[in-house]
Amino acid sequence: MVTDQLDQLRRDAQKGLDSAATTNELSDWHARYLGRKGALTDAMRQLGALSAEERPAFGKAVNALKTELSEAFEARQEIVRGAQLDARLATDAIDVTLPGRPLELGTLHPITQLIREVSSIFAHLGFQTIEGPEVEDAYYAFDALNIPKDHPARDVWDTIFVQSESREIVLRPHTSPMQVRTMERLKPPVRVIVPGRCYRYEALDATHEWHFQQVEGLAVDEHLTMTDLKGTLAEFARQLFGPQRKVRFRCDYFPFVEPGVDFAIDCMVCHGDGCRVCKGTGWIEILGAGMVHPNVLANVGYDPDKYTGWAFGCGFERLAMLKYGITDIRAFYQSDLRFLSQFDRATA
Ligand code: YSA
Repeated sequence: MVTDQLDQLRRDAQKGLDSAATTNELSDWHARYLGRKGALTDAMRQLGALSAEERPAFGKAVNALKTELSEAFEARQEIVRGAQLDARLATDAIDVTLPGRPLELGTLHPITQLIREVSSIFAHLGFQTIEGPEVEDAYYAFDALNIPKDHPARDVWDTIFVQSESREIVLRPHTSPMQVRTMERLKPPVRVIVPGRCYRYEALDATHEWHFQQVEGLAVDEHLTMTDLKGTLAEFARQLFGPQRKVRFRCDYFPFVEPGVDFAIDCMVCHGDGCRVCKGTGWIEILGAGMVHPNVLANVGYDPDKYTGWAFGCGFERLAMLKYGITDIRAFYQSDLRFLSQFDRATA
């Protein structure tokens, strides 16, 4: 009788196991038959009601059934898990034939592109590109450039001072300190350009930023004259802005040159007729330049009777504004991708 009950239990359990198709259904089945309150535990409890002769055989049969069902459960569990995995793979499968998602490549900042272009032009003219410190000793920024303390010209550069107890330290307001550092390090002949970031305590407007990039040019040798300066700058302007450009030199004053000039190109908007961009003059000034002052040469130990030199300093943002027709300098540093992505010709 009790054996019949166990046979019925086996059939029911097997049937239930065969129809369990999910892990949830399997765990329900496990609770129902093999759990602490399951059918096999109930069967074990019946032992007490049996006679002493019947008990061992029944106990053995229940244990055997428990082992049998446990093994059947594990086998079924494998099958159900495998089937579930297959189903998931079929629906979630990665389609390796789909095209990949394109990577968003950044582009070089327009000013970086221009720095490279200008460096390349000057490389072809025999100039080496070097760099120098942005945090600078006032000696290099002013004193060695023939701008002693209390000289009114010192104010022209709207300098940002960095606190220092022993020395006067500034964020360089121009790249001209590199004239001095270069001449201290090298013997003539010298031909270098120095692109780099500069800082000034400026009132910001369409043509003034508080940080901007300049390029300094310096050539020192025996017998260098103003004609070399004029020829080099004219060639530079023509290569950067096109062969049709006219150039103009006018007298200007910088304490570290004698004589000093400003250099302009004819306005690319009105071609010299006069318009709003060139403020009616027909010319657009792009840099300051001149013959290196003998005092500056003497400061670095060069013999001013033997060597002459010329130098210039030019703002990259102003060059870029002219080259690309940009009317507000602040656009370069607002990180607006709609603006920056227009200059996407170089990516490395
Ligand atoms: C002059 C003679 C030399 O032999 C060598 C260099 C120089 C240039 C000198 N060191 C200098 O800084 N002159 S400058 O104050 O007139 O600036 C030169 C250029 O830097 C300007 O023509 C302009 O293009 C750029 N610049 C100056 N202040 C700027 C600026 N660009 C953007 N924002 C500013 N606040």
